[in-house]
Amino acid sequence: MNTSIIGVPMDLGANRRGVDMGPSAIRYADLRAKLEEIGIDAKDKGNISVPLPEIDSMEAEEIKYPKQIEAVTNSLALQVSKEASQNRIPIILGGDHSIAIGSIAGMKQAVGELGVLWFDAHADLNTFETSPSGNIHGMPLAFSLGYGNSNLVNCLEKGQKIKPENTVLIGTRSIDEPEKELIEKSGVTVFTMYDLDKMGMNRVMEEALSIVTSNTDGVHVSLDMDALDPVEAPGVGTPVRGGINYREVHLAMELIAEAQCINSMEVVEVNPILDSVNRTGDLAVELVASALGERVL
Ligand code: NNH
Ligand code: MN
Ligand code: MN
Ligand code: MN
Repeated sequence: MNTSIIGVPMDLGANRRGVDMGPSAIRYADLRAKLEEIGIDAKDKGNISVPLPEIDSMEAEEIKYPKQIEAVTNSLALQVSKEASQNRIPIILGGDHSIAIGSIAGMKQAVGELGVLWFDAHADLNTFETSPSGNIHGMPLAFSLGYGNSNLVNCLEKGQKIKPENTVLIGTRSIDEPEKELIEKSGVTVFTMYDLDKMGMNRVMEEALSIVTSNTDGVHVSLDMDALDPVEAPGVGTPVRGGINYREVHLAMELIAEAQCINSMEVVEVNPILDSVNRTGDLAVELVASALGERVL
């Protein structure tokens, strides 16, 4: 198995500084060494270049930094597509979740029809028109599904990148009203914490994996670390109580590995400034290893 690590030190889509240091925190937790230890070839391709919000020309308007995020997600998409075309699994380190626009566009170009597993406390289905915050990290799934009046829908190629019938959200527990409407209208599958509690992670993943692997050419795993309970992942900008626990999330990743369906993975929203001694960065490394096949026995 060959992987390419790509860092995206971007915080322009989030309202908290610090998530730009996510790629450093995950590298500090020895991602590459961990992967090589379990027999995976890992090349670190360095970081995509991202402008700093402090520089003078960077004026934040109601919707924050759409032009800059467009440029960053475009370069990311090109790099992701290039790695995936060479049969390497891109492991993308965020950065805020707006980077998913680029990861998904790149994978779509390289692989074709994509299934997406979206682990997140939030639905990330806002658009410029509905966002309560103006933060683009709350919108990437809507744009990837082709919704919203924004250039960000047209990353790399025009329009929708993924189909709702191949899109599954897991761990959701904070959804804005307009996002509820888009869930209804689009027909994406959502497993909220309520569903996880009732069904258990094993059954949720069985159903989720069957959805993302049927009528698709590949699977992208988008792991927002705030999907986890803040006890396990305190280093995130928008923690929400009552999340996925340590054992459940490992099981989810192990089942992904077992299904042998993963073509790319991103880990986002790691904020070392808010963390307790890189606990969240360490966990991110464990979860990538689990998703790529690490086993106890
Ligand atoms: N739904 C809120 C918004 O759109 C919060 C999004 N925050 C996230 N998403 N961290 O994963 O602003
Ligand atoms: Mn998110
Ligand atoms: Mn989130
Ligand atoms: Mn499907």
